[in-house]
Amino acid sequence: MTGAFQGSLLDEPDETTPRPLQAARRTPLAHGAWIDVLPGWIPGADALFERLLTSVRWRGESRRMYDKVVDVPRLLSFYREGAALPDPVLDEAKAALDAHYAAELGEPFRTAGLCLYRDGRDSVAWHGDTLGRGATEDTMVAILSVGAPRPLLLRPRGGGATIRYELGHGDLIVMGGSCQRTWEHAIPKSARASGPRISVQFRPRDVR
Ligand SMILES: O=C(O)CCC(=O)C(=O)O
Repeated sequence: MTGAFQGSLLDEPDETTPRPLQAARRTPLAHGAWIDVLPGWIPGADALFERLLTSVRWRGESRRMYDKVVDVPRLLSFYREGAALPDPVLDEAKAALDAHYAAELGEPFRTAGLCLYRDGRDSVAWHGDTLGRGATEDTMVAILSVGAPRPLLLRPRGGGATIRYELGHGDLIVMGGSCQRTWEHAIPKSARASGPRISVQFRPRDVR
């Protein structure tokens, strides 16, 4: 299904406690949006990547584009509110996010969307998570990235410079404030050979 992902030799598979989120660095963006970034948030990311790759029921999706039906260029798995997450490390990650962001977000993260980018040809186009409350309210989307590094691009809606975050193995990025409705994000295709990457997005209720 995918090429091999070469994990880090420094990875410590026995250590699963996420790094304290107080170490995340916040960057305010225009229009009331912000980004928190914490590189290397999850230790044991090699083992987590392998477990998710093999244990998650990855599904392909297709979408109508004008008069054609096209395959979505990545595989997906969605864990709705109350569903058991596919790995205990994701339970720990969610608990840590909830504890750290509860006061600011005012609610817990409820769902987990998992995406598998099989290689550099897989991607997601420019969009904001505006199905539901993200269209009208400030919210947060927290993304844990494992596997091959890929850039996540952000640009303000209506024009402006693009910002690039290189998401590495075990890294966390949180998009907050108005980010989903005033900015768009994308994972572009890469012409360079790229191994597989898994993105885990934690979202509050009714944000998609
Ligand atoms: O792959 C990522 O980290 C971004 C995923 C994303 O933006 C989405 O699924 O809405």
